[in-house]
Amino acid sequence: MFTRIDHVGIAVRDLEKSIVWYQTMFGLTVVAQEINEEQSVHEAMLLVDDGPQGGSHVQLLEPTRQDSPVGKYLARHGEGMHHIAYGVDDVEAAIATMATSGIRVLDRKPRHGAMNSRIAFMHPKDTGGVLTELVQAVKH
Ligand code: V0V
Ligand code: CO
Repeated sequence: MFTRIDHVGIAVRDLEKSIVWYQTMFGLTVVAQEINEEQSVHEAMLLVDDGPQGGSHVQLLEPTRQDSPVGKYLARHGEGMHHIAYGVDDVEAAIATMATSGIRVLDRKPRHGAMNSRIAFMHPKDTGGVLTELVQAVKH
């Protein structure tokens, strides 16, 4: 069902500073950047490599509110890995399969994600302590 790792989400306090660090130290390139009001994040996607099923990325996440998933995570854990996101071909089908397996899917209907993807999160307590996201990317 999973076609690749679409991205790894990393919580940061200062998006611009972190972008410069990833560009300078790892040579990654920003391919998209947006404010997602629904998720309360200002995020940037940095491409690692493109593949036949789509790209793999690092997603840098700066919270727009302290009282939000990433804001709360930063307050509790500091900067670091926040979630892993798997690529899927059909996000509705993936949501249904996960829910049938007894995993709490937090988004029963897909929400808007980076680069016009459609996303859904699963509860980290049901996925081995790792916040896990399903991503259906726009085909290119
Ligand atoms: C919280 N917990 C985590 C976690 N966040 N565990 C692993 N990874 C994380 N990222 C644990 C936390 O340590 C607590 O465990 C417990 O869950 C409850 O934490 P809380 O701080 O009280 O948080 P809640 O319950 O208010 O919310 C947690 C959930 C929330 C996962 C429900 O963060 C959520 O709805 N996340 C999905 C949306 C999201 O993360 N959006 C930002 C990325 P203990 O201490 O009780 O054991 S947006 C994005 O990725 C986009 C737009 C994209 O395009 O990709
Ligand atoms: Co994400």
